[in-house]
Amino acid sequence: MSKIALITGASSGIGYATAKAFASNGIDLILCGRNRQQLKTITQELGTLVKVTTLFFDVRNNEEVTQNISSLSAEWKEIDILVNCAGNAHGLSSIENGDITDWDMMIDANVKGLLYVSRVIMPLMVERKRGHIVNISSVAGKYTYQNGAVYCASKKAVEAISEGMRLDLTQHGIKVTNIAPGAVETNFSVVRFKGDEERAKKVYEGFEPIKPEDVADAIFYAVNAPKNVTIADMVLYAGTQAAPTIIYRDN
Ligand code: 8X3
Repeated sequence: MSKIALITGASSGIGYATAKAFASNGIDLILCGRNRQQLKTITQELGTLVKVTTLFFDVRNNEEVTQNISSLSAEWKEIDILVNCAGNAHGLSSIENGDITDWDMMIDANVKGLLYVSRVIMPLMVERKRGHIVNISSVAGKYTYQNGAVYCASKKAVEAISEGMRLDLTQHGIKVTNIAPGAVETNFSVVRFKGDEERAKKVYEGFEPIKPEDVADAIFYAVNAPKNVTIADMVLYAGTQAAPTIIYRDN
């Protein structure tokens, strides 16, 4: 019997790479996101490998989240794996110069959105006494860096939520994995810098960043660990990265 995975933020970056890795390994997919066109294209692409269904919602809107996930058929509700990938950084600024809209975006998506989605799916897993939740945190959840306080706080919250979920869910036969990637080249920095592609490009210059596929490999490894092993926490740095802001670059 094939497994079912629900992935948020599936239309690009780590979410999309994870969807591809799962599809290549026969895992059916519920792809969630806001970008209808991109999700449709991905659904067509991966639909040749596995069964794929798509839900369009914004994780920040609890009503949309609940309605969409509740609308799944009983068959699709048998979710084995939840990958909470939706989230982003908005702005890079000191708190005294911070933009409240940026703060809301980060806290609402990275923290509250992850909770909203999990709140609907966790009872389904508890009922079946099986499941695996993978939360995509960040090295920003391990160390705070200058001008990143709110993003880092949102990822520290993800770390706490992952721990809390493990405390709540292990007794029900559900595993929880927290994955904290460092410098992954996606549209992350373009979003952080509000579309400034030049500035975003510089973040990944002079070294080899992590690829979304590398994170997908880590996720796939975690969800395939044998029954007697829980991968609780994984930290991924780029090969020449020692900490969030310490990256050795070519001159
Ligand atoms: C992304 C990694 O170091 O830019 O979460 O915060 S970092």
